[in-house]
Amino acid sequence: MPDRPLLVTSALPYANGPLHLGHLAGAYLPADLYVRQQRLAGRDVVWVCGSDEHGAAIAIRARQEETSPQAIVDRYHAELKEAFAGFGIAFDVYGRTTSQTHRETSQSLFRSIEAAGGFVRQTSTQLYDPEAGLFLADRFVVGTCPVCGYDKAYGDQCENCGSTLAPDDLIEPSSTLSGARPERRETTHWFLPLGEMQPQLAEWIGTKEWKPNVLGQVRSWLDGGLSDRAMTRDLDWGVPVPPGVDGETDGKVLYVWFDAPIGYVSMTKEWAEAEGDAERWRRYWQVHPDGTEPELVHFIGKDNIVFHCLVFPATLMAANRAADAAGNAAQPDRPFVLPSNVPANEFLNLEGRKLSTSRGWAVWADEALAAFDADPLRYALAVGLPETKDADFTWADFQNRVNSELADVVGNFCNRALTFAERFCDNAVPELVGPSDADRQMLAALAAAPAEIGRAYQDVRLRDAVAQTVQIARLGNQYLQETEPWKTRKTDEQAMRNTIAVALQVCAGLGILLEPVVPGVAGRLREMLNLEGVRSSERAGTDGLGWDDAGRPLLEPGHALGTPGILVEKVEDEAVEAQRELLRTRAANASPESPTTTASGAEAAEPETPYAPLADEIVFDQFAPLDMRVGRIVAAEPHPNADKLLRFDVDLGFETRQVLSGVREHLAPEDLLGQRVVVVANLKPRTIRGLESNGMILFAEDRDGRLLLVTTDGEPGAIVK
Ligand code: B3M
Ligand code: ZN
Repeated sequence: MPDRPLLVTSALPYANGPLHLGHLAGAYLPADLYVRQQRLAGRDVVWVCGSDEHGAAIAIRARQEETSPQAIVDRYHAELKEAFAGFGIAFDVYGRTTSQTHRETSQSLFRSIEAAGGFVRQTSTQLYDPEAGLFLADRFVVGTCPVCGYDKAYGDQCENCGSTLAPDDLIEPSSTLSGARPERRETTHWFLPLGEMQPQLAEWIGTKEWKPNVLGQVRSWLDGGLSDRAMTRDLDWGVPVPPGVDGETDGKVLYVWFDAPIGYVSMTKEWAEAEGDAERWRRYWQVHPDGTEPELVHFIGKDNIVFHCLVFPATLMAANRAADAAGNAAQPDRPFVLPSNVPANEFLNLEGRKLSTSRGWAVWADEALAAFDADPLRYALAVGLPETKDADFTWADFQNRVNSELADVVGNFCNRALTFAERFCDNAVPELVGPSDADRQMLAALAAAPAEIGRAYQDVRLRDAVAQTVQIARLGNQYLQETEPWKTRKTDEQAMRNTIAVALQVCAGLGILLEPVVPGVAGRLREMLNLEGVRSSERAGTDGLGWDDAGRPLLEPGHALGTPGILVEKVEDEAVEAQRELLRTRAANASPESPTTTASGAEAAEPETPYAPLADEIVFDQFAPLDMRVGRIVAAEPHPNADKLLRFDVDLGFETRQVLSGVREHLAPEDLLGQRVVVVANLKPRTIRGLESNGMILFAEDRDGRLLLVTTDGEPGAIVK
């Protein structure tokens, strides 16, 4: 079966802040690894991205800085583009959602959905700032939390007690723009009827074998029941609601989460135009006349899951239905494909703490690139991608990974083979004559590598793919250790020449296999091997080497090599210490105020990411059987046989009990000692890995999956009800 055309997208970063390593590890480096490999494997792939230049956050930021939104996005679009290029992030196109093509594309989709009755109009009361002349988006209202009384709660959430709020819930609300007291005004918006579309969405999702972290989130949204979502806003910055649709369009723009994903389509159009074939975008977005369905893969961070797995697919479904309903033979539009995979990543923490741009706790791409080459940064990020759970980036780890793996394993192996060839084989590839078992085994391992590593890429198991790539170099080092060419040079010259011949073939293979991860290193390696112009017999006549070529002996006997040199520089202690210092100073100087205005990436979207919806209603009789008590933790230590568990002794007043909790990755035993917590005290005992647990301590799970203590002032034994 011929490969389906593949469209890859990476989340469009908001053009209101610079790029940091957390962004890179979320939606960009993973996609870059994947796409580079797919391109090498000969896949018909286009990868689109661009700046997300709309949204209330940018409009507000402009007001605060007394400049125009356009000036803000112009500045950051250029910065983002440059930072991506510096990291070798090789999009096929990097567009902007302020482009004319994008405006037309998103308006035309809006209009056709509207015309086919795909939206419902709803009127509601919202807070309006009479001084700024604006309706206030959630985060632009502060006031007193009705739940805990905290006086700086936002319109969507109280950061003190964590309650989810609506702007209307706030006591004494005020506008963060002008300080004015907002008025209530009626406004009408176009809603995507997600409630009504839920069965269709659920059926479609039901066929997907996506990552568990992605499906888990989607299911919890579906279980909670989808509610209709407004796809327009009262704002003066954005794609205007197209005139001519039924209703008042003045002062209304498309909701940024309606237009931004359509940016993927507009940017594909712009790519096609630049390629000189304006209609070619359809090949990657629409079902082909022969029924072929292109594949659509969205790389995103976990905070964007609901939009990519439910809201955008719903938009595309609505557009498809509209095209159907129109049924116009004059302009038969083929249906859009829905995403085939959404390999969302979790978050990257930094030195053990959550990334926070407003608190200065971030590593900016330009700073990192001023200190290091892109490749070592790419490598360290790639081996530690937050693929299945949040991951932590530390400078110590960075140094260690680069020095002990990229330099000591990969760099060292290639260097040994190349310098040996230079000194003892006339800097040319020797002929392999009568290979030994060790020679054959090494070549067999190389031959198997492209398929095996390729599978990991195909399945978006990128950490595995990178580890397996380094493993080839590790085997290479072991092979040199075993065959000892420095000895056979004197005792059996042909054996030495065989070793070098084989080792050089492995280097050539690595020159391809390393390309997705560390393109700079791979390019230098190919140069040292003088691979330019080399083709495998399978690819004679083509203009490059492909992924599968990595497994084939590419080098002919007598092939002249280039000049060997250092492939990977080690990272010095001072260099990483300087980075740590930079981080410390910035964090110390940062003001912890107003995270929304400086936020980008994960933080910016936070207000859009509610916790899982409420579980089904219960009656009091279902709650009553729970006997919860206050307990004081009097001992806390790791479970001797389980990595994830802590063992506690909890004083419940009337007795002290052993309780086990799976919180070892989240909390340090010494921080828990003496704390008064809530314990479900009548839970049936359970034995886990040899220890009995007599109850359950309650914890709060926050947005990034961290568990936090729920403490109380009650005394041990007190009843919690
Ligand atoms: N700009 C949110 C974010 O950066 C948003 C992504 C849009 S993808 C279509 O998290
Ligand atoms: Zn509160």
